[in-house]
Amino acid sequence: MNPELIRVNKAYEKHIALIQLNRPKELNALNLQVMGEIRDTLMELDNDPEVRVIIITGNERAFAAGADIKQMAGKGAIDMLKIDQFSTWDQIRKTKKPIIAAVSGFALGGGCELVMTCDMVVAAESAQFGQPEIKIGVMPGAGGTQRLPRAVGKVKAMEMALTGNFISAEEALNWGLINKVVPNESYLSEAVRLAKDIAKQSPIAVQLAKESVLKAYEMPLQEALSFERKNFYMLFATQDQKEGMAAFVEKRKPSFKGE
Ligand code: DAK
Repeated sequence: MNPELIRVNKAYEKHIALIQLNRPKELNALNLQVMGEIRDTLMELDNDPEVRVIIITGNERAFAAGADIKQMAGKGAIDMLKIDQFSTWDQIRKTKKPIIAAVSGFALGGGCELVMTCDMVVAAESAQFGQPEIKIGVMPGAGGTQRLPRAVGKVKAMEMALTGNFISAEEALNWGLINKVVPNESYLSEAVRLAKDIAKQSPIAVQLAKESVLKAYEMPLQEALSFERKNFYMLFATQDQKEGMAAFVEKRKPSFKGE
């Protein structure tokens, strides 16, 4: 029997699903099968009304040490073109529900790019981030040269992409790559705490807010503001808006149903 490449718990906590990368011996190197399973699982979780937030994690030693170099080593340009991994990454990027990366140990190359594809990042003190592709004669290929400068600015992105040097969790925090650094033993529980804060909100409002924030990276400001406005109006068609505002007026906690 093939070992499970990823472990999925759809109800890790109420409304919170957990995906755990599970190739510990290979430091969770992201081979094509793993990426395909992540993509399929995210699509499934996106369609599951019980799930409101998704956490992706690895293990203590590695979130993911990058794409699987051994699988890529013998490939030519046309092999890479035919495999078309980009459609897998594009599909992952289209996930509507919020994704939190809970990172311990190495998050390198494609692993760092997967982190940046997530919406929020909680890291253990031990975490190390990097784009070391340059050291194996290539460069980031899944958004690293684009998402990194948007997160940390040009000069630091250049440093990471051109030297391949790793940065610590503390540096990643100071550079704006991640949300928080916590003691090694609590990176997952802190990610769950963040997920719970999101899971209690209206899932429709969360989805549209995520979509709107992402537009900041894709559209000129005026168009993005207009996009935001339409999502904002749309939320006034939900029961959750009625419930949220009524609860405020009645001085009670809202109960959002995603309707
Ligand atoms: N791929 C395959 N195997 C890996 C791996 C990787 N990325 N990283 C580690 N491993 C394997 C090692 O080969 C070793 O296996 P055995 O020799 O035991 O069989 C095992 O994991 C343990 O690793 P080490 O013995 O090296 O452990 P150390 O603690 O000494 O070192 C390390 C840890 C993380 C510093 C080192 O393993 C390392 O430098 N790993 C490679 C990091 C790296 O260069 N990452 C970037 C890979 S390129 C694309 C999308 C994405 C990408 C490309 C295309 N498209 C959409 C087209 C992404 C590319 C990349 O990520």
